[in-house]
Amino acid sequence: MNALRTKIVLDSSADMPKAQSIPLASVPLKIITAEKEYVDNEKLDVGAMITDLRSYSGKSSTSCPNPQEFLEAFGDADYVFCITITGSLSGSNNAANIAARQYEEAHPGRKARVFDSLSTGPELVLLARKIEEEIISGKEFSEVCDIADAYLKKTGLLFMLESLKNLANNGRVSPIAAKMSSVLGIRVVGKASDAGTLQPLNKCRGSKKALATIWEHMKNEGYRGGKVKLAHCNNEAAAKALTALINAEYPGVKPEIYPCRALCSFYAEEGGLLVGYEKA
Ligand code: X90
Repeated sequence: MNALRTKIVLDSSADMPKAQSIPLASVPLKIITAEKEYVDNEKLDVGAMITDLRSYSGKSSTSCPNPQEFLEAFGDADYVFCITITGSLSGSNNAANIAARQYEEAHPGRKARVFDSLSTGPELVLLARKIEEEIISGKEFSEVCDIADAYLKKTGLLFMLESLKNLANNGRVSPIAAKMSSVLGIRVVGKASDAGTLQPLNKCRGSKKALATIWEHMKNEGYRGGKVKLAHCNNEAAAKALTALINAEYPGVKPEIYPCRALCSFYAEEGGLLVGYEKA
């Protein structure tokens, strides 16, 4: 497989990681209010969107890319590896699959494979970097696909949320989970379930307790010092505090810390932290 002819395509739930050695494209989801539409691309000022939303009390929703938008991102690569947000909560994965079928039909010989992350944010980035490594090491297309499928089973996503309002208003969590978060000062700790849905695990009073709880879950789920990626919505302090907990037991680990783009900011809301990690 010619590395120069490959492309990794992510939807913007992955928070737009930078391209390293393999071309990488992000396909935007949209945040929609009665006043404005926010396209989750590099031109969007996410901070300004968050400020707008803080004082906005009307209806808001999101929409996923259509197949055409994925096709444009595939460009003219011979080999496309496309990773989407969980297909259990978004139509993005379905749209990407339609695009991949059309791409292969329109260009015999080219290959496009879509991965359902069953997750969001940092877990997509972990997979993208893994795929990149395997391409660079000279693996064939189908080998990279097999390795990626296996890798996805060995990564996880945990999160801490201060509010589940936007998730609840858009029907992305169960009413029971939504109720958990209605108390001020309570953080909901949860994980992406094996089915790719939001699974609440604990109600914690205060950030410190919530982060300690995440760290316990990480270890119980099999974390043993592998890679960690932390996406936060206006809460770098939480990312740093979790890093300190990790480093107390695994001093060598250097989590990558970065702000959420629009889609994850909208749903994780201010104060939210998303933790993608490797299991042993
Ligand atoms: O298609 C669309 O309009 C997008 C819908 C996305 C809904 C879920 C977004 C979740 C973002 C919130 C915390 C992590 C939940 C993980 C569940 C797998 C982040």
